[in-house]
Amino acid sequence: ADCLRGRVIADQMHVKLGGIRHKMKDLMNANRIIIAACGTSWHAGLVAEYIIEEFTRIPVEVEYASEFRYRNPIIREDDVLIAISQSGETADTLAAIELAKSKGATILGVCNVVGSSIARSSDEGAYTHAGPEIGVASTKAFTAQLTVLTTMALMIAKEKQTLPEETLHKLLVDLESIPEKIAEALKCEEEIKKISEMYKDAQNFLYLGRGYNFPVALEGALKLKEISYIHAEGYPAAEMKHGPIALIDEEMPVAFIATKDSSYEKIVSNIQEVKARKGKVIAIVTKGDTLIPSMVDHAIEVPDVHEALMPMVSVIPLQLLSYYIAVLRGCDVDQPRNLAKSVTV
Ligand code: F1P
Repeated sequence: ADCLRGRVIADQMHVKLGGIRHKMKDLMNANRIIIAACGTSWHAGLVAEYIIEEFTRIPVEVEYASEFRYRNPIIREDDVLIAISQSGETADTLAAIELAKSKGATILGVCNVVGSSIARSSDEGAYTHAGPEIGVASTKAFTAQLTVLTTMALMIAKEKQTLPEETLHKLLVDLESIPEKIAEALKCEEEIKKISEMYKDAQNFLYLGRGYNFPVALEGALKLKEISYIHAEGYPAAEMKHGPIALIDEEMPVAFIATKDSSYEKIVSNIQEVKARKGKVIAIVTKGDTLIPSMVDHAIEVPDVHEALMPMVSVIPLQLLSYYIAVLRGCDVDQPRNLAKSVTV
């Protein structure tokens, strides 16, 4: 039944991505895909880099739009620039689009706000339709961006036949199940409230993940910084030994995104390294995992999904953690100090 369902979804994909139909050929034949974005949208771009390269074998480069616009990057006519932006008004991302356009690249926009400047400046694009973001910090925009970018990657993979049909169909069925998986992940709320109470006075936080979950570590840290004003750093877990390990002691909470994927064993040893230095570990684990919960101070379960889709689910407990810590510290979560919803200068 799943195989048939996957086939049906595959046949409908071009309708979902109708907004990029005229540029689909450019995307498929791209020499390189450049992703330009800022903040949370940049983190979604990093996940997309892993997904697009894995499933389509097109080289991807992810650029902070705020840097890209001011340097002299090599851009070719057969490059496709994907600009990701929740608001569609971020000045740096708009400037990156103009630069790429001036060199003849194809521009695709992934925005939430219909008719926004970035949507209008792009050749074509796909809206995320996440609904209005009430708070300044992006949350549901991240998941919605990942959904669109993953659908794009799978569409290219289908056209270029870079994935076995069975794998493609399985991924599409899994992608459709994401809303219910997120609903399940949200059930951790009570547990997160208790954990937030214990760590609300922390001075620092470290977030570590590997593979598809590495950008989730960056995003977890950014959310905590943005709304609770606690200093937080996100790193690939394998980078820990190259510096951040020096920070770990009994005062340092470390959030591991440690779901069951191809880097599971490696992350288990990273957790051991932190525990050996008395760090406090909060781990996001796959439902049913017993090993990591036996090693850490707090384990939060999320439902199992294909590892490439996990960021949409594993980010949920981290967004909640930042939210509850911020509320307990008396911060205005919707209107954090010094932050604007769209950075237009
Ligand atoms: C980018 C961004 C957000 C962040 C804050 C400031 O915005 O950095 O990720 O949460 O709102 O702007 P956008 O280009 O995705 O609208």
